[in-house]
Amino acid sequence: MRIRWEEISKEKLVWMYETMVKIREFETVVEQNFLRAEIPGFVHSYVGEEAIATGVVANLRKDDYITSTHRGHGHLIAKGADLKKMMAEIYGKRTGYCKGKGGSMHIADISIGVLGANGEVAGGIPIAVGAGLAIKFKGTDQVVVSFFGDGATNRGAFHEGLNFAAVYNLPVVFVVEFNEYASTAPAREMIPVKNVAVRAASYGFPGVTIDGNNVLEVYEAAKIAIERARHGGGPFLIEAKTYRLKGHFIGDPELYRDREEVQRFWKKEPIGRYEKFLLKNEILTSEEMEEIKRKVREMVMGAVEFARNSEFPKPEEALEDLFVDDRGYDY
Ligand SMILES: Cc1ncc(C[n+]2csc(CCOP(=O)(O)OP(=O)(O)O)c2C)c(N)n1
Repeated sequence: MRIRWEEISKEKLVWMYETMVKIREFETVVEQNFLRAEIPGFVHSYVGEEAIATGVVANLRKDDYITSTHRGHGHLIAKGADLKKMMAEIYGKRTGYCKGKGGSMHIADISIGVLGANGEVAGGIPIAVGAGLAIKFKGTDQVVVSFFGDGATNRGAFHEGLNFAAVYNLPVVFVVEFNEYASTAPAREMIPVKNVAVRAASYGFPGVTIDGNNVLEVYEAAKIAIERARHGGGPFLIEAKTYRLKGHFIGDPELYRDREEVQRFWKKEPIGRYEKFLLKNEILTSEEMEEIKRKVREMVMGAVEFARNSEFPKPEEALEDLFVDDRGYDY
């Protein structure tokens, strides 16, 4: 890191801790309740990757945009999504973000710049590039960040999106969450280069590879990329090396990797590492960290209560909210 952490406000350093803890707690509770058969559908856990969403979003304004993936809870939480509405959506309830009809992979909140989670691998990339083009037409200084996995970098939408963003010099920051697996496929067998950051060079803009489990390193890279994009410098690719500590989805038998590998990566997980840094530099005491965890747990349990006590939508409501007329009204 070249940035001195002393240049980051204490408020922001604490926000980063709280945000990572919130994501971890949310995902842990969702996993437990999914395994108790309380939650329908599919859920992909972001456990172990918390530092990426957190370090990047710490540099964004509320009116900046993000696009997300099937592993989207962490991105949304960092951008300030409502935990109750998220949990209710994941539970399939009417009080959720999509009235219970979208589930974990389809949460969006335009009011905070979340242009949507996305079930299609690399599907968020063209959306981010489109938003970047809209910003350019509007002439504002907003920025878009698109989060996606290493698997997404092998899809056409990634290459087309990067090329388009470069040609039109759009304010889009592409963030690869290099977590070593695309479903059951190991990146080492599917990607012929050591670092996908080199792919940015083909489109004429910078790409960097960083330790995605070090929230301060993520913060620094994102700060450089986002400020550059905000001031007309164009796109940037950040490759954040991390590890998917849970299965591809909750319930995945994980027959494609051995336990020893997973255990090895647990030792590098981002929250424990950041706690050591916060303690050593006297930013937070253990008691203060415990208090943050307690408050976060209360918040997440409140969201679960809200979701449990909400109603399911009625079957006939499945046909509502499907179309928007030319004035933008739902019907
Ligand atoms: C176009 C498309 N192909 C395949 C799938 C099935 N699928 C869902 S997630 C996934 C792996 C994605 O891997 P990666 O982009 O590395 O993200 P990660 O799950 O590691 O976060 C696949 C193949 C899909 N949803 N969309």
